[in-house]
Amino acid sequence: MKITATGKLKVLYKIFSENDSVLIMINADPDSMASALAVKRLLWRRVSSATISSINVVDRPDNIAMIRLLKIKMVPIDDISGSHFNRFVILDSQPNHNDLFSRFAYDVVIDHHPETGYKARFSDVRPEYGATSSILTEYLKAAGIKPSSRLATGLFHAIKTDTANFQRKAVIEDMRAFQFLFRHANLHLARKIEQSEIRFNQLKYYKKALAGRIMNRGKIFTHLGGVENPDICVNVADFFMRIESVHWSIVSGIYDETLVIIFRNDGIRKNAGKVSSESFGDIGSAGGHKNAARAEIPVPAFRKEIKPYNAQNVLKWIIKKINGRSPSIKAKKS
Ligand SMILES: [Mn+2]
Repeated sequence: MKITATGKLKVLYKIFSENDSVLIMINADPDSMASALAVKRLLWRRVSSATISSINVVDRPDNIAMIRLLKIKMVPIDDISGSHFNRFVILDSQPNHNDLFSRFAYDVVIDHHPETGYKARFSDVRPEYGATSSILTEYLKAAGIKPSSRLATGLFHAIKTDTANFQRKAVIEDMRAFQFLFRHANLHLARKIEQSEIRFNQLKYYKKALAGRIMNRGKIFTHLGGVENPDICVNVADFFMRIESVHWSIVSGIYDETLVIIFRNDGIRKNAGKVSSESFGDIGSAGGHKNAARAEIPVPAFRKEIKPYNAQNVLKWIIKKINGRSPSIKAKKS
């Protein structure tokens, strides 16, 4: 027999009493943070305290924006003493997903990843769901709670993120939760969080990307030189795809003595994974999907081929490798 949301909520509430100090453990990302806010709301006035703790340091600028704009309070796991808590909840993860989680024994597990068989007093794992936030939205509805605009915005953003705007795995329940949250969320705030992808100090790379770009029949190539984090190559490559006339965007940078090349295209009769592996598979790791791919090549593997070795010539070398990647040329080489 299928247990109703109200039934599940009742069982969940039985785990807690008013003197409890609850620790909510997460691997911080939009879905887990929003889920944690929802559990805090569900337990409000039902327990003595509820603390959110994360095992990771949040680094993505959009996630930092979410924390700041939704005023999410989290304590790093290293500052947590387990003896201060008597109830442990884990959300959007299961205890065996990470060694750090196994410091505690969990009373409650709510997640949407594949079931790992952890035995908690209360476990609600629904692998078919696109987001844990959809599950928690059902609990809020069952509890008759009208979510605050901050909570609704968090859950709304979480479902959008985990389902990639419903372009990834999702079920009708995710849609229903989304529809409900849409009425309560602050859409401007959600948009600001979603758009906060760029760090101020990354703007210099955009300047470099534009100045050094080579564009040829819808293909844009640019090389950023040394980068502090290879994610910037992804951001710049995605950014160029927003230009109407760009069909291919290929952006590279050097990080940790490795040349990282990011490939993006518009998805029309193109295969980024194939281009990447045919061009660079022989000297590095390369591959991906039809519209998104990546290659990573150790600098010593190609440095000698480039004379003089500078950013402009690295870019020229990349273009030559990509343009010259016909099977016949490859055959001659090997
Ligand atoms: Mn999730």
